[in-house]
Amino acid sequence: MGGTLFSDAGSTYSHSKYVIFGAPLDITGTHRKGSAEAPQAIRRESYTFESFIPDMKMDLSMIPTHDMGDLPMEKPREEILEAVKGILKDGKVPIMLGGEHSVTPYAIEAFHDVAVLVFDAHLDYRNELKGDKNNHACATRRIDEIISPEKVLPVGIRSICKSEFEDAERLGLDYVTADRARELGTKKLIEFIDSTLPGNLYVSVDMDGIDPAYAPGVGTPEPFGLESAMVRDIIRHLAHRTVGFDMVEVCPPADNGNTSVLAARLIKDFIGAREMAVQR
Ligand SMILES: [Mn+2]
Repeated sequence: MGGTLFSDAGSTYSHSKYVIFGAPLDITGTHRKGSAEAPQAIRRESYTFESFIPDMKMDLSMIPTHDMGDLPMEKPREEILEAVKGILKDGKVPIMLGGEHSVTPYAIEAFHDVAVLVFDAHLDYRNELKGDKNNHACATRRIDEIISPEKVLPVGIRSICKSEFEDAERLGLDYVTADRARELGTKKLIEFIDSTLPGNLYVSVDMDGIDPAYAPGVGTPEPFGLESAMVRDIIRHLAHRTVGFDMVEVCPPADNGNTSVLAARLIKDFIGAREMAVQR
């Protein structure tokens, strides 16, 4: 670990309600490498903001949040699973900073009875890639195996290979393309998510779900994505029933800084919105 901690995350572990940790895994990236640098880049950029969120009349420095630093990534699945299990056992909300998207199924294994909302450009539904079932291009397929397809909803999709398309039909995975999200608009999309995924939620934000105009620094950029404000509004609306959160696939070597800034901002909005809802 070492280096900067996430801003407004100076609480001790025992007092905290939110626990941030880094999972800097970057071994199966297929286009640009560098997501291992994301946790530190996101932490560094988290200092650009005021701790007060005016929309919420909420001061994030008053919300007890702890940053554990980065996990070692020698045995990623075991390390992530154990960390998340511990955080949940202590009644806290885990917030994971990837790393590549492969880290998400490892975290989700720790949960009982959650539905999963994934923001992503890619369906990530291959059974394997290059002989590896834990490739980042298989993340949603692995999540489905843990959770079941009807409780998983990818949003922002615009990249699907033929076998993924056929497998999604066969296995009953529904998804919302970025074009469909734009047609629906934020309000109707939120209604659809609420009706499709009731109950406790895990939210995984692959930053490439957002349009590269807002989030250029990702491992595998894909044009015609979601607007950043739509993603923020959905995260805010669902925060009250979100029990786990991650932010993956930021690639600092390909970034002008704005992708890490947006990632940090969305994490802060999640914490603020959740706290506002639970305090009410
Ligand atoms: Mn993706």
